[in-house]
Amino acid sequence: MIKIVQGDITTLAVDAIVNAANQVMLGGGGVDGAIHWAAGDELYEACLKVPEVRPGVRCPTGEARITPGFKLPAKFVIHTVGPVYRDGQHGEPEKLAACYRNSLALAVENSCTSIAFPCISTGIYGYPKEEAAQIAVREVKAFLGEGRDPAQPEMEVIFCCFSGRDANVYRSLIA
Ligand code: AR6
Repeated sequence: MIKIVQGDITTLAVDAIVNAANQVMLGGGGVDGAIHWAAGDELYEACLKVPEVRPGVRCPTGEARITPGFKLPAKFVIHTVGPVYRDGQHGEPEKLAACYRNSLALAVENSCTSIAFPCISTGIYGYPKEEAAQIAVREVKAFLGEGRDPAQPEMEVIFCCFSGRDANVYRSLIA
């Protein structure tokens, strides 16, 4: 099931919220800053413990890592790193799609039945909103349509949009 919610992702009582992080995974601005602030210092400590795959990189672009949610109402934070948008010709669509797929896969692995995504890459990283939303909706629909164990409950996927304008973009794609 897909839902669109307008508001602050840090307030959502879901199994997992997704963080639009950077490769270092130690916090930043935008939704990343809001999540770290709301989760408390333990989130920073948990991120520090995520092994680096190379110096300064805990999570390469397009991949995802999971930590507890600590003071958040969400059980888990799934940290994913969206692409920095240049012109759309440098693998950005594939990397953004991978963020959604890898985050959903981690949610399934951790027995989550609800997950909320922010509009990954569309803030500081500059991805055009409509194009990013099209990719997000396409990947989530593909995931929900995949055959899975019928004993497993369906995943509730929330697109958490900070602005009304973003929410309208998603509404027009899902209607
Ligand atoms: N709840 C939901 N969405 C939010 C919130 C919130 N509390 N705050 C912002 N957004 P951005 P990016 C929306 O810039 O483009 C960080 O410094 C925002 O309106 O947070 O992937 C990281 O450390 C926008 O639609 O993420 C990275 O360095 C969306 O979240 C870099 O920014 C994403 O905007 C990642 O840039």
